[in-house]
Amino acid sequence: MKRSDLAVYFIMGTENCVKAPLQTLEEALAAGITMFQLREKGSYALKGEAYIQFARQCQALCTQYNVPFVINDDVALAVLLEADGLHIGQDDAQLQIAKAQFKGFIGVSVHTADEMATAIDGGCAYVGIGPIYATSSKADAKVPCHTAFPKAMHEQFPECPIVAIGGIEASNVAPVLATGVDGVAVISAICHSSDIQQTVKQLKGETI
Ligand code: TZP
Ligand code: MG
Repeated sequence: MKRSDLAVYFIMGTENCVKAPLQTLEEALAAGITMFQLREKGSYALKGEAYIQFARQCQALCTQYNVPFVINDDVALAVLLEADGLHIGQDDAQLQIAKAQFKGFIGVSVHTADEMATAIDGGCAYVGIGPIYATSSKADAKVPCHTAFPKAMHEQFPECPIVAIGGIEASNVAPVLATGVDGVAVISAICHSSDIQQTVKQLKGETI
């Protein structure tokens, strides 16, 4: 992956969507998202063959738009589908174990400088930092870190690509981009948008 792939990183699972999930993904791809992560969570999450088929449909759309396709948490699915990337949190498979099984790139969620240093030593492709702001899309989200933390991590580890996540939308993206991070990862800003084209432009910091 390239650092610029993190510019607008759309994350979605069926429970996040207001419209049909594949329609939301296709609109987001057409609008210019630069990376996509399938994060299928929650009580109504697809399971088994339905989950695999949905993942394959998301992957096919990403391939059509030449956008990297990333799987959240599920190392086995990432291996099965030969996804471009895998994203893991601190509570998920350890980076070394995931790397032994999956040959694509791996991103890691980090909340402290120590976790970030460990992820870098372990060969992560990028880190996710957040939640920046309050979010209702992650049940067990930590307390918001706001913009000082990603700014400090970018200064301390300038070679490591960073994507900021959590509560980011068009109205509050400017101070996040000003920290020097490579981009923003969003769920609801796109899933709940009435104009995805416009939202993606705004998240890129482009004025209309
Ligand atoms: N990790 C930290 S915050 C978050 C995840 C997956 C949820 C982001 O969703 P939203 O709707 O963009 O706040
Ligand atoms: Mg996780």
